[in-house]
Amino acid sequence: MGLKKKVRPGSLKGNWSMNDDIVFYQSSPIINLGVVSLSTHLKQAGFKSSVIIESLERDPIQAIRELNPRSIGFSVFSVEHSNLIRAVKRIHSVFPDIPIIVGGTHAILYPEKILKDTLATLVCHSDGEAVLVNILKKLIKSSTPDWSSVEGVAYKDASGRIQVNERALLFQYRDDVVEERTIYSERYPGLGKDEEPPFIATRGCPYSCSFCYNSYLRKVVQEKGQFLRQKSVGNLINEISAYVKKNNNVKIVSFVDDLFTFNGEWLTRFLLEYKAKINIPFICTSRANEMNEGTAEKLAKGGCRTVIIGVESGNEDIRNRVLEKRITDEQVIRCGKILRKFNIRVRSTNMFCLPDETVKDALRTVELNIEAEIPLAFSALFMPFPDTKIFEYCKEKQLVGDNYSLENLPRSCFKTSILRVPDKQKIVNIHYLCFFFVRYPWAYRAFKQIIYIQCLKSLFYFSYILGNIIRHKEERGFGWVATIKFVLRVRNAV
Ligand code: B12
Ligand code: SF4
Repeated sequence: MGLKKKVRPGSLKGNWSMNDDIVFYQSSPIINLGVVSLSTHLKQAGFKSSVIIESLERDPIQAIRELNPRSIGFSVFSVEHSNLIRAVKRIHSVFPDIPIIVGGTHAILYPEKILKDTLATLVCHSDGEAVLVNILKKLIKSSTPDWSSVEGVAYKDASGRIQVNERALLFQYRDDVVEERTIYSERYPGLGKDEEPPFIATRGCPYSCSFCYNSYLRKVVQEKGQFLRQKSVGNLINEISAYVKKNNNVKIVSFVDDLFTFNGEWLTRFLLEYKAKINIPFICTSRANEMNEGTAEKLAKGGCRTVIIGVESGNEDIRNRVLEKRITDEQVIRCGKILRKFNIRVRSTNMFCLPDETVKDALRTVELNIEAEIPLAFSALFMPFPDTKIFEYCKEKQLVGDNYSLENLPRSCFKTSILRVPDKQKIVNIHYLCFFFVRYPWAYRAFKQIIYIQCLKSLFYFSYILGNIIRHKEERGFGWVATIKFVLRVRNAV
């Protein structure tokens, strides 16, 4: 990938020029599809944008100085709240006159909290394509604009009071705009040559599971336009073709949609064109209740290597009453078997340390995955985000302490749970061992009592890491070297 070579200060050539309208600042070396869409739409509207990836720069502050941007943008998830506070503080101390704009999932959920805790000038709590154009137009006219008429933003007024404007209309895809990721490849050629590039076909999800950001989003953007949006088949094929033409090393394409398979008619047309014009194996998401032989066959013929489905919990009551997943055990088992029949690998996503979960329920999660013959069981520890429906339930059950806040969220949900659940370490041990237990049912049956041996927890955690590396390898069909490279690159982002 050539990612290790850090960009030296003063080494910017070619298309690099001063006075970009916005520089997106991010910590990890990953392609952020929000930034891809924003930069594409900004270009269309005649604005210039760049990206700076902290971990790939020798001197990120000097890099900003050289680009001398009109504004600096952050695109963040909620687990990055503490990092955001630090990064904004650092950048603001060196460039106090450059406005800082924060966007992304976290900004959509918590605009006030971000303004309260950071020195950000503006928070974009909506889809950013049109909002950012309006912000930049204002900044061109005045360095201290009046933000009160700009939809989709929150800001502090002259008296320091936080003002949250009306949310902007939802972004709708246009056929004449094909997303491109030159913003990344120009500065970081290695990143532009991703062997597993992510693509996204849709925004939104038809479901509303209680733990998911979609259930919140759907509520707050009511009346702001169509929630479930999908690129046209032609538009997505053009986007992938253009990428693959420039990068002949693509081994597998990853569709990171919330639910890639929801539109059967679109899927049929897309897969036929994909096979004819792209013909590279791919990974995508689906749901157990939507899987049937027809869909599995279409996916297999189109080149699908792995399908990701949410099992979440082996306890049907927790899955459906607490998580509002609306999927039965039977559907999970049927889905696993159908995909196996068509030689498609399944990655299940499971959560442990859930509200109301006992050790027996956690073991049942392993068992349901075994019954569904799932080869790649992935698991994480449940982490409720404040203000979501399930967060209120956790508060009611006193599973979260009074000090539970965004600053205290762990950066990843793999190692520790911050919930006060009974038998926590035993359930965490089941989470650590889930991959191997599901893969080797005989080992589960023979050794499941080891979850009670607390002094082995470091060993169990090691097995969790190892299981994840094997999962990455098999999901993608990479060799060991490519797998290790991939895992090292994304380790801070997942
Ligand atoms: C892909 C993805 C990932 C990828 C991201 C890399 C990639 N290749 O893109 C990976 C695998 C790394 C990942 C990791 C994680 N993810 Co994730 N991920 C997603 C997913 C499925 C799609 C994101 C996406 O591309 N959306 C499409 C783009 C176009 O939308 P967008 O990012 O929201 O951007 C728009 C606006 O937000 C705004 N905007 C965005 N940035 C900016 C910046 C500025 C300046 C402005 C003005 C506007 C703006 O404009 C954009 C265009 O309209 C989302 C689900 C979802 N539907 O969003 C979950 C999601 C974002 N992830 C989530 C989580 C929890 C995680 C993890 C914590 C999970 C974990 N494993 O521990 C990690 C944390 C990563 C980290 N940085 O620490 C949650 C976030 C919840 C939250 N409150 O933050 C989501 C919402 C899933 C969910 N359903 O709950 N994830
Ligand atoms: S199906 Fe998946 S993406 Fe859709 S609401 Fe449920 S958890 Fe979220």
